[in-house]
Amino acid sequence: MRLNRLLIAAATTVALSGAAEAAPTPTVIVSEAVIRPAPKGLPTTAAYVTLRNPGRTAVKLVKVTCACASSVAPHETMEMDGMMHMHALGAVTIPPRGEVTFAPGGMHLMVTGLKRDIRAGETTPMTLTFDRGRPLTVRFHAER
Ligand SMILES: [Cu+2]
Repeated sequence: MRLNRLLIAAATTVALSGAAEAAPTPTVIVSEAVIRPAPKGLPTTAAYVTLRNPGRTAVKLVKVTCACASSVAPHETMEMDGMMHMHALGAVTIPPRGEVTFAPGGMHLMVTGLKRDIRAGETTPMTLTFDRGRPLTVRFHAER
């Protein structure tokens, strides 16, 4: 029994390292994932995150999804004619060995069509899909 378990563990290790060699995936490092709390009935909110690309090749954030909402899209806030506007960015490129910061007043993840309230202190998982590598599921912490 004990031997069997050891063999299984060894086989798993080999399989994992084999996969890593076959597909050298540039990993995006995610930090500061925050979503603004939204009371019941509010249709939209914003989320912020920092994405760091430690690799030598640019990585594009191509899609963000959340079970909590019908759509999540990168937006940018800009001042135009003395008024604040925001527009959709489409795919966002994280430069090699660089980072992209979504933060209040600049880029944000616009969460629209909220299906439930977002309560302070909870975490909300979102899936970030890149043009390379695996999608990442990130837990966004709800805070002001
Ligand atoms: Cu927006």
